[in-house]
Amino acid sequence: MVRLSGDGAVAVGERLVRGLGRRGQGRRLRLCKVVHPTHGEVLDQAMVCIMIGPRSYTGEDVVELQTHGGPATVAAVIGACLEAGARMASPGEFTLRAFLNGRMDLAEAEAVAGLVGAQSERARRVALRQLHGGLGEVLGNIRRACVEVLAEVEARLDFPDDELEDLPVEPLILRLDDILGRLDALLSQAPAGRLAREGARVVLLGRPNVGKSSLLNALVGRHRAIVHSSPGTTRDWLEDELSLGGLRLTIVDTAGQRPGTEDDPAEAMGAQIALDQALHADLVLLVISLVEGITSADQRLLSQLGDRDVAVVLNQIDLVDDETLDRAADQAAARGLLVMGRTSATGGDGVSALTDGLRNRFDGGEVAFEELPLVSEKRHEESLRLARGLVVDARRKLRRGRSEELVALDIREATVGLSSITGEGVTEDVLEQIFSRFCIGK
Ligand SMILES: Nc1nc2c(ncn2[C@@H]2O[C@H](COP(=O)(O)OP(=O)(O)OP(=O)(O)O)[C@@H](O)[C@H]2O)c(=O)[nH]1
Ligand SMILES: [Mg+2]
Repeated sequence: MVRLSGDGAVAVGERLVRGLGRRGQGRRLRLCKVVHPTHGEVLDQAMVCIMIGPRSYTGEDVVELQTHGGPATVAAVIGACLEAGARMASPGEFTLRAFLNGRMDLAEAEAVAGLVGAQSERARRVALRQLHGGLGEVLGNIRRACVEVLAEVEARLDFPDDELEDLPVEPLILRLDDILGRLDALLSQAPAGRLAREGARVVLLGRPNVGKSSLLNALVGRHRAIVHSSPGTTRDWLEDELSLGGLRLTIVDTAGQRPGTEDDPAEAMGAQIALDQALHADLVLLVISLVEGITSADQRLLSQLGDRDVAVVLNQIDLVDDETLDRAADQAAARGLLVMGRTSATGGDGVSALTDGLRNRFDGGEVAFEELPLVSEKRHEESLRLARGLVVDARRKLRRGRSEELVALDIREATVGLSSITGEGVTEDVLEQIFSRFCIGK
């Protein structure tokens, strides 16, 4: 579909489709010949629709040409549009115009990008929920509550000599607490929102030869990584995707970790990259060879992971007896480690149970549309956090009897932060950053 938008859209369209202005009015699709504006050659037959602003996606006059598609046809029609006086749209420009013309707020515009980029069912639903505008409404209510508190405080500033009673500190604090509660409720949705958008990253970590690559292959169900009996087979990191219900998991295989890699710079680099990957994971699966059990090297690895989420996979169950397996599980439990899998990565036993464990860990099950997170964008989360900090500051100042001016300043800034989420007062830079993520044509 080739879309023209702006004051000249209909004029350009008329040069491509004879009699368009007359025939195409009324938001009806019509089958038309598309011709070259100068030499008149027929380029395609297309379904054509005119939408006169402001009742259009962008709020401007819009002409849409549904061509037969295919790169050559589309290129010919676009070329004809340019010849007739249009210019190429920049990424996300239609949605930017929709925002600038008040057709949607900024959070809704970002949801359009989320919808286009959605890689999983969960991501699609979360973006759609954001597009339906629920966030703007919730934020509007919080903002109004802030403005009411602000009015109380500022009244004392504007009329210092009037017979106004002292600032009702306790009731105002209660109102700020209510605002904080609402901000926290929104912020608490952010991790689930981010998870839905981006999916989760699960990193397989462990000593060489414990079966990390075999496990990656078993989890994703195809031969993705080289498996070999010599230790140090995997040198770089590699990833593959696994779809769990509506959620996308990225499974990352890494180089084995062993001491004494100093002699081999490439292996040392691989080990370092593995640790970096682990430190950016949503979950680290520490793979243990049951033949050797949990060793001091595993213990050292664990200590390098800080407060990362870690679970253990006891691999090679086919090579040991039940007693050894139980002993290793007890050992893990004694260290406070969750055992998420008992697998034979090569034989396949326990792999589906491990997948179920991952699903339970990340997928909250079926979630009704109205209960999907409203906050999933990092920008929104940051603004909410900023506003929250300012409300906390205002509350503290109020409690300590600091001047009304300082209290008012914090609350005012908090409202500015909240408004920026839906796009009020955002700078060109921010807009450019947001819309550069879009593709052309949206
Ligand atoms: N019997 C048995 N063999 C396994 C199992 N998992 C892995 N292996 C074997 O162990 C050897 C090492 O497996 P890999 O998957 O390459 O191990 P890795 O942890 O990726 O090793 P590096 O890449 O060297 O760090 C291979 O010969 C596999 O066939 C298992 O559960 N049972
Ligand atoms: Mg490997």
